[in-house]
Amino acid sequence: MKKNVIIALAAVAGAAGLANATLFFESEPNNTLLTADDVGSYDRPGDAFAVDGRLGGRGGDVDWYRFEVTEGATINAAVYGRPTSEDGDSLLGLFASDGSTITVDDDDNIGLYSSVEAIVPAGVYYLAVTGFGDDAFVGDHTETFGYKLVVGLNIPAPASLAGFGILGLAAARRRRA
Ligand SMILES: [Ca+2]
Ligand SMILES: [Ca+2]
Ligand SMILES: [Ca+2]
Repeated sequence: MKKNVIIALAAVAGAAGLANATLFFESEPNNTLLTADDVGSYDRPGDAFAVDGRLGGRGGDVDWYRFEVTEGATINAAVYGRPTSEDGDSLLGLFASDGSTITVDDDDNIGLYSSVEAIVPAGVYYLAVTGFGDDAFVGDHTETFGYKLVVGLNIPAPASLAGFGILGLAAARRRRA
């Protein structure tokens, strides 16, 4: 089963044009910013990660994830229901390192699931997955569902790589001429 999950993730990452993707599994307790699961530091163009998580128990669960981008980035994060996106109603928030809200979404992804996008400077950020109605991200809801949180980080290419890209384009033009 795990192999299938990894293949599916590679397909998602491939479809999004992402070069690298790391899979994490949530670790409770992660119900506050201070106890967030650490899901890495990213600096390469096209970096990405995903998290297998669950809003468990009888509701009341909220899952916080901490990550860092060492360059400015466009963050695109989406919650997918597992095993399907038929059930469950997520709320997804992106927060700055001081806990201030950058953006929150309820239903922009499939069904009642959520997605957010933001352009941010280098720094530490938090994503939190919770259930519908928990606008304070403290676990005040009754949702229970499994999910995959998929995060793409469109980090600008370093100047050296951008240079190679221009040289490559010039070479292609010469070949066509
Ligand atoms: Ca959880
Ligand atoms: Ca939790
Ligand atoms: Ca929702």
